Amino acid sequence: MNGPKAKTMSKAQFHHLFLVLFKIYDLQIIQRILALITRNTKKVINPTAWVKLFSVFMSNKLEQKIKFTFQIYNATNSGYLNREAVTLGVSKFFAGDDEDEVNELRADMLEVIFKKFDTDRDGAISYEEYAVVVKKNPMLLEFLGQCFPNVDGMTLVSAQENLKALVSIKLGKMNKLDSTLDDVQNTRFSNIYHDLIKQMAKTTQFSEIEVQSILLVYHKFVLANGPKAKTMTKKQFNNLFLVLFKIYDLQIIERILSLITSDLNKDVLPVAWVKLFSVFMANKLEQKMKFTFQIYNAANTGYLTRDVVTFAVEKFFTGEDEDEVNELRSDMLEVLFKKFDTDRDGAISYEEYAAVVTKEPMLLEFLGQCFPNVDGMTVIAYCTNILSKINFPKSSIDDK
Ligand SMILES: [Ca+2]
Ligand SMILES: [Ca+2]
Repeated sequence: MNGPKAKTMSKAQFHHLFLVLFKIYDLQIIQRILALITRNTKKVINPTAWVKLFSVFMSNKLEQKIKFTFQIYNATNSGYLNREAVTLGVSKFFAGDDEDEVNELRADMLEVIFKKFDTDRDGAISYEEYAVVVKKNPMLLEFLGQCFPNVDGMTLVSAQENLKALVSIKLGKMNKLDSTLDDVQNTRFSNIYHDLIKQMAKTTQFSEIEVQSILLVYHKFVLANGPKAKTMTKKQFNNLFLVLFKIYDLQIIERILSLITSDLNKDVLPVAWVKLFSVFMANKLEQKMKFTFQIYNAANTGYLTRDVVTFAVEKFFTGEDEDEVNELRSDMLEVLFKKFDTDRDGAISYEEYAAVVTKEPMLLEFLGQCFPNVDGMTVIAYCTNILSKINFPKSSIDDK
């Protein structure tokens, strides 16, 4: 792309890739990653640095990830994260118009972090302190900002194939739906879903070809259930969340399911499946906020009470020292209520939640992840891509 004589990737291309593909938005962190994989951060990225980057990103070993992340945060190479470094990291977490409030939230967060990590209370977080905490609690790996892509390694490797699938979906180039389905099966697919495709293309943001791709994924799951099966099972649905969407909170999965289907005990119908993608791929913040609030507000009261928030916060921190864990949880509870319960009536209304998230979209999922860690089109492309590599036994799909 840089011309026929070009031998390296430019720095601008590298930055762009982080933003678009890896979904890492913090420019300081991008800069720091660059500094770790290449000697000269002012010039271009050579192929060796590029491979090194993937080797770290795709590492399965927690220890390697801990080392990498600490190096990113420890920009001064002192071996310690001092109060200054952590303050700088925390300063990115909260933003808002009310400066006093923002400063208070940041100061509270700083205390929470030091209480958790600076176990010898010397005022700095050493690598050893950081490593001990993260080994017990891997969720805290990136406590000062995201350093790893929001997609797993294999997804990155197949990114190019995904992009191809994505392009063919966008251009409507899928005249034959899928190479693993023969003509009879392709016709059968069209027969089953023809009306639904038309209907969903009218009622959702998707074009017919997009609905078709989404339903093709659904259909492949159905085929795996045997020749007479017509629906995707709940178990398949749950697994999909875990494996593909990387949403691990079973209560949240259950709640999402209850919002898209009327009968929780039955299978997942094709309409519910398309609806799910329609919400996941919504571009409008308002639609996302409504969905997320509904997920959190499992009792349908219209308010997130102290009980609800307490329950969600319990999942954030775990550990052996019960007193410490309880203290961290109650600190976090206070931070959240200070932030969201603006009229101080002891509950977070939808309006309060929406006002905060509109100003700071990063807080959308403040009580737990509800949206896939990859964007919608990537999910579809990804589904199409992996699933087209799974061949189902012919006998199971032949008879009608
Ligand atoms: Ca220390
Ligand atoms: Ca309130």
